[in-house]
Amino acid sequence: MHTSTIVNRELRKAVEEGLGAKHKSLPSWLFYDEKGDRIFQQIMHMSEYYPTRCEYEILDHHKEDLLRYFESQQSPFQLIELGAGDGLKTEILLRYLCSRHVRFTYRPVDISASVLEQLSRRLKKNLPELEIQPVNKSYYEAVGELHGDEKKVIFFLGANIGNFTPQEALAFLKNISVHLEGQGLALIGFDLKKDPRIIARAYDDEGGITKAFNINLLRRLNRELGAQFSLTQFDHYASYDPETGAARSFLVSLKDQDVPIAALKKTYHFAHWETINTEISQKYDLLMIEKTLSEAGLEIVDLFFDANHFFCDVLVKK
Ligand code: AVI
Repeated sequence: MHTSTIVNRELRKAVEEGLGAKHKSLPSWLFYDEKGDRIFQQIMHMSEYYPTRCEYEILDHHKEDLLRYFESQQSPFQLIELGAGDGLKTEILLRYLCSRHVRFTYRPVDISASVLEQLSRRLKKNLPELEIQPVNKSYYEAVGELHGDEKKVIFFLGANIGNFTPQEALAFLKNISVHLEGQGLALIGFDLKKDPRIIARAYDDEGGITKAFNINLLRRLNRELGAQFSLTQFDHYASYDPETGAARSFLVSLKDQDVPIAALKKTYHFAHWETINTEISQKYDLLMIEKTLSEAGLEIVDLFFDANHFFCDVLVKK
């Protein structure tokens, strides 16, 4: 079946479930249509959005350490990057591995075909010696299909794990751990708890880019499901709870309104100030990381931090 048909079916199901719930929500994977991909790239360049810069610094500073660990892998190995996005951070490491003649195949996994295409084109040009096999799937699907004897290094970077609730993250890590039997390794990016004001700003920037990212989700539903959301009658609101570490994003209805969605043959009512939760971006502390990983059956091999200790890439094995 064509990927877009699957996405469309998943989209209807997700919207029907999310908007039918007592507390309305929409899953954050809906952000990433073509325009959403572009806005997310802008987010990654915003001064307020620190995670990308921090992880860039970590991968750059620790590429030699990482190479040492990867060299302990049977060669050649598969480097599977779940939710690769534009892969700009990973390119530093790929470039380094190629320069050291490490034998591996890079398998970037992303649900967005356009982002994967861009990434492959850029890498083929910048690193012609790199063996690359893009996988246009959700990371759930991709993990489900991981098999084969070749050793695996799984990358799950960019705080993507934060877009799961802590319970979902645990289930996902348990799933990954199954594929690390033997010599497999995984590098997982966790955004850390820090000054709450820094986190709050990262999800509610002055320039309104994160707002545009959220509102674009409604534009997508208008286009793909024939919904009639008025893009000016919803606002964006972000909250951060320093106790739990949950940063949450919402769309807020600015009036009492009914919104028909043709493809679902339904009309949804939004009360004035009613919210749609669009995303969780969970922040972790080291205790939470250790507990989650150990419950998932994963052992910490090493931890890599940026200079501010804002972010942490954790290398794990089974
Ligand atoms: C992709 N993900 C890790 C980002 C995050 O920080 O949760 C998505 C994002 N949402 C708003 N800004 C960035």
